[in-house]
Amino acid sequence: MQIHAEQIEEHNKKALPDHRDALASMASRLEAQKTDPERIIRQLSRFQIAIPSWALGAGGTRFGRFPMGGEPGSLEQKIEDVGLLHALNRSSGAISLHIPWDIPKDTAAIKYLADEYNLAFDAVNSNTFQDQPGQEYSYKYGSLSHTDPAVRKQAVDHNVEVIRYGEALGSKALTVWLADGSNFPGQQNFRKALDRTRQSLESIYAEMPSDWKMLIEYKPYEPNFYSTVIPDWGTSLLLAGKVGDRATTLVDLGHHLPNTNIEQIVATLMMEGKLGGFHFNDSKYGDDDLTTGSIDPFQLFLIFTELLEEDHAPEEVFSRISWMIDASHNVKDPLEDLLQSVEGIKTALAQALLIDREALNEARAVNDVTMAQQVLQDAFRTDVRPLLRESRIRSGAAADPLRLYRKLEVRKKLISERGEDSVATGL
Ligand code: AFD
Ligand code: MN
Ligand code: MN
Repeated sequence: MQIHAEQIEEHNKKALPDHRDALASMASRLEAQKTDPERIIRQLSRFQIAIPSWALGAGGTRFGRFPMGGEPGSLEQKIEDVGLLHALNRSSGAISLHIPWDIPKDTAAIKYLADEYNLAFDAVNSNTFQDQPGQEYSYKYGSLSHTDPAVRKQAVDHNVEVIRYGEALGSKALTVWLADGSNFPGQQNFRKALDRTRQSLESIYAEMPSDWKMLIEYKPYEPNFYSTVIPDWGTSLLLAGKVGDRATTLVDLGHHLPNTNIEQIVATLMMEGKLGGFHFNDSKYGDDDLTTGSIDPFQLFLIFTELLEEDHAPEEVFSRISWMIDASHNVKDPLEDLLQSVEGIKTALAQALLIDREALNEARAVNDVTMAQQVLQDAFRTDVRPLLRESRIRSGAAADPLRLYRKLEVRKKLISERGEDSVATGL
């Protein structure tokens, strides 16, 4: 299925009268505060968020999975799905592949297809948390940290293979999420496991092209429940520091214990030049992978506040960092959920772009706690939707992507094309 420019235009034409009024009144308010709405609209149009190939089907839990029909059954169909999202919002111009779930059989053809949808290939993801059919050694007791050098070699070789696929497609980064760890006290020698992981990561790093970066994820628990080898940002940063300049930390919002101050982690990593990328999602209890901004939009805003702290050139921050969603969909249509996530992320970005930095710095300098907090609240409580809508309309996206998705009955059409029981690979 394709969404055509005329369908978008027709939808936008209907939205225009109301939108123009809302935008005009917002623009005059912003100008009165000496904020240039044009600058914000331009920056919003530039900001792109990659869609993970594993989040296009129903994720489910270990208790059950409830498919919604029309799931993409091949890499080609996954690209088609992300293409639909990008046509609707012009903000999802990249796909992040997971190997071996998405091995391209014909790389040139896949690249050509992605091009047709204006999609680039974002970071490629390796998988050493599952055993694949025909695989020589098992990852039951770990992969890059395994006690047996043969298992470690197999896991390193897999990561190198992932890099090669990524090179052929034009990716520029490898994401390593290591599920290694232990389930019971005494099972693992923490120091040796971490050191073996460092060595394995160094071997992988040595195989990366010189314009690639490595993104090292951390996660406090799951699938191992007593310890994970890379449980937190400190351990990821430690490894990144040892492995090389282009090894960085990836912050997956769901990979923190409750109440962790993620924005402070972001600030420290930015200061060290080691923040490589994000996996956006939201959570209430753990790695719930809910729609970004659905539970704690204020935290998301504070993260963007830190991201844009020093830089008066957000474009530079945009291009330095990899922006991805990592979500799982149990009850919602993944495409609708992803549209909402992108909107949630861009809302937080727009609000952070509105912060009166001068007033904030002044308040901080004289320890005026109330005003410092108030400056942030003023930005966070601004309804930025007219700015987001305007940036979409200007880039050829739908004024209201979710409404148009429903109006065009996209899911119904995908079900009729692919069937009720087509199932996506992934989590
Ligand atoms: C799981 C992990 C992690 C990773 C993803 C893809 O928790 O977030 O990025 O799988 O490998 O969700
Ligand atoms: Mn992740
Ligand atoms: Mn996760």
